[in-house]
Amino acid sequence: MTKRIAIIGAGPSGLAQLRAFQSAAQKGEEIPEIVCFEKQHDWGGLWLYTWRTGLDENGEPNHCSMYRYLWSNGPKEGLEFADYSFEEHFGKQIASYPPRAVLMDYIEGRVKKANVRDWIRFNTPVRWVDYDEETAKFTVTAHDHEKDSTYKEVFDHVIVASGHFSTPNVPFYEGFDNFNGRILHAHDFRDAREFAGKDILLVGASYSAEDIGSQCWKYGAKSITTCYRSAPMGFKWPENWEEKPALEKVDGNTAYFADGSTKDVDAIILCTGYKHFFNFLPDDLRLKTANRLAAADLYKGVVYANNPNMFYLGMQDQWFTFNMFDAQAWYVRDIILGKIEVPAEKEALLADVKEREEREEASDDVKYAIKYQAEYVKELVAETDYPSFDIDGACEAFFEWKGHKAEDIMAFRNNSYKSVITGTMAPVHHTPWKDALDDSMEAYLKN
Ligand code: FAD
Ligand code: NA7
Repeated sequence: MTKRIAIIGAGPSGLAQLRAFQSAAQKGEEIPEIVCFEKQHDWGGLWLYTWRTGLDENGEPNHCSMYRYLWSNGPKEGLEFADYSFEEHFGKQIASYPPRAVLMDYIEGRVKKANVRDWIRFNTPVRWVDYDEETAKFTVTAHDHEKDSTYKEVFDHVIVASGHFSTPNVPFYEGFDNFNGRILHAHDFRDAREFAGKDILLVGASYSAEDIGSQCWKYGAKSITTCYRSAPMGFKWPENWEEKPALEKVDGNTAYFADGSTKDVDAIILCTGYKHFFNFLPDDLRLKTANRLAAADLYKGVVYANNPNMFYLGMQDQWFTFNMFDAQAWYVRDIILGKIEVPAEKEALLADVKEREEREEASDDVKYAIKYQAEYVKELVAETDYPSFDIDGACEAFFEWKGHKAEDIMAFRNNSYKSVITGTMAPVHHTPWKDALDDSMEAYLKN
């Protein structure tokens, strides 16, 4: 086979794609030549922690949006690889909300075993991609930072796995330019200890606001104020945590809210989400979508309707993560290997997208949304040889997780769930989350 495939990004999605091809090769199938371009010095995507903010060591926008003390925000039983269980990796079952370093180790374990590191060119951001209608080939321009050289190579397919939680959405509010303290976006948040003893304001009402607020609470912030634009998070917060309606402006160190109330704060953390941002793609190849479950213009959530030789992985908003990226990667692999056919007419591709959008929009219910994404994972898994697993069981873990958060937002991580891959119940972690200040892998695995 002479086809050449470019994968952009070696985070969980790109690594899933490498593993998908490697598993076909392992079964004796002929696979194309794979080149994975990775901007960072190592694999893992967002899970590769760095203390850096702003620019990385190569002068590229820093990719990492994760922070010290980040623990999984959902149960690991919802994301376990069907072809590589936690028990296989750690030699035992582990508790359900692993810290970042533990999940990073797990992500790495599978690709180390698959021996695919040589397919990746590290420190090599893709700068541009062109498509030639006549030859039906892509030209990828990349920058090798080690040699400080820019080069072009030609490919039959491009798979974009560059993530969409790295380019911050940063709104402006009146008075920000005169605020006497630090204003940062969640993307640049690193260490909760910085805010110990401080009054902090978090703008936004989703995962980042909830989790960064919780980290700061755990590591000794004096008070936490969160504010919402659309709807409150509505958890039962600790007594030094207040949830307010929309921020209107700040004046000096005083924040003003839509209900007329005010709060003096030392720092403002904008937990206002991220942008799908592909500055290496021209208009005709660039995905333009909101952060939603039915991403725009993606047939089966992965094939770019405007150019079906191009694929995107992991571009949806995410309940399911690693196992969904796997389902997508196996599916894309089988399209490339000619085992799955994509309809020739663009109308058919867009009709599939429309159906997905309408089905997503049919309900605002959270359980509905989780099931919706579960059905999507099932749909893809059914068409490939990715090991089938109990996806409904994973949904049950998510439903329990939601219940545990509603019961006690500062204690939900003390619960444990049953693996849908091995059937084993996870142990209860040895220390309640709020008291577990050391979140090293060594400390976590001491069960
Ligand atoms: P990413 O992890 O973003 O990886 C993309 C890769 O592409 C990066 O390595 C990047 O360097 C590379 N890249 C980008 N542009 C280029 C370019 N031009 N050229 C070459 N390479 C490029 N998920 C969970 O399951 N559990 C959690 O607890 C969880 N917590 C999260 C917490 C935070 C703060 C955030 C932001 C996300 C969290 N997620 C979590 C979701 C996360 O999106 C996924 O777990 C996962 O990292 C997505 O994988 P990805 O490969 O699609 O993207
Ligand atoms: P999300 O989930 O996209 O949420 C963004 C939040 O920011 C959401 O509450 C938005 O409110 C709010 N937002 C966006 N723009 C503004 C402005 N201009 N003013 C006020 N509030 C705003 O991003 P997260 O960072 O929380 O989570 C992303 C991922 O990181 C997630 O998958 C986790 O796994 C970790 P809205 O509801 O739109 O009114």
